[in-house]
Amino acid sequence: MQNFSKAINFFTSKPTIPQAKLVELDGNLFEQRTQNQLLRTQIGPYLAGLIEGDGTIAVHDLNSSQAFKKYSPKIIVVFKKSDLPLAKFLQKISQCGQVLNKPERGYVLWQIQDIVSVFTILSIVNGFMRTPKIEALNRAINWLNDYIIANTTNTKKLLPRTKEILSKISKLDIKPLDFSPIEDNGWLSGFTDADGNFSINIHKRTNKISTRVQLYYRLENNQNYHKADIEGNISFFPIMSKIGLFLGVNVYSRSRLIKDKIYYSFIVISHNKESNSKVCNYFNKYPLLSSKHLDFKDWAYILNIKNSNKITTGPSLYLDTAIKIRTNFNKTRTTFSWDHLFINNYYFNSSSNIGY
Ligand SMILES: [Ca+2]
Repeated sequence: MQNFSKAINFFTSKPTIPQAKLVELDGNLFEQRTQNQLLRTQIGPYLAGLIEGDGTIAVHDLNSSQAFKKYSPKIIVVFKKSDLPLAKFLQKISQCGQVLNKPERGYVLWQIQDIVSVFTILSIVNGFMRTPKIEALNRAINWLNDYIIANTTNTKKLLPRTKEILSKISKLDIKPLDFSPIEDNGWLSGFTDADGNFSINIHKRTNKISTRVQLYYRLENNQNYHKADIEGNISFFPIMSKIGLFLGVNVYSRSRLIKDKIYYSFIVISHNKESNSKVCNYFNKYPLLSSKHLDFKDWAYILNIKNSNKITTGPSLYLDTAIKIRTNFNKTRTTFSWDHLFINNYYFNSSSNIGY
């Protein structure tokens, strides 16, 4: 993973991780595991968070033998269209799946559906999940393990394609939820790239000349996952509460009526000096990889001015900067830089992964 220094060469260069060649079964399995192991230590927690926020792991019901034969599990991650470089990046480093650009619908999909690639992604994120979505991960692992058992205990001759798949995958353990502290890994960056945002609110006070700038980091997720995990958990409350405790803020519950259906969500918002400073420290340590990284950088820049300058009301450099930054921020952003992905990528700088 050393050749990350040249962004321009990135997409034209040879794959960073070559596909394992089909050689001696044991030797090949070893090679595949080593590659997945490396990716695990680099982006395991980040990718788990991203998939838990904006990804789907689809597995057909094992009870239907027809479906078991026909459909292998599928992983789909949704990105907003400006995050196409991130989708391509993840596809490239993992050599898994394909990126489908749907500009007319305003989003990009990273779709992983061949068995070896699904196995690769599951091995990278297994053990780093923190939400009830672990239920889908575990079903996909069971599917793969059953696939291996069904084909290796089979006496009839295997198709060359099946043999090739079997040489590249191995059984995976069902691992529990990751209960390690939030600040221990990059999971929250992946989850925030999916479901978080940074905002700069400028309030003009009526009848007064004063103007106030407020900075928020906000994370919102559905209250419940649609299926219970093996322990019967479906609620996102435990993880949202853990994030709230980490930032020192409350968890809010919100309900919205959209087309006769009520949607319930949990929200965590950092809004004061202490919580915003926690947010800053975390995302400086474990950087975001989507274009939200740029929003965070601008947001943190304003926060820094705010903290170094006691006067936060009235016309000031601070207010002017906040107003200026907001013209190219979040949805209004027109300038994108991907240096954080291709040049100074924290997760792929080997020295930064010590103790990960
Ligand atoms: Ca989401």
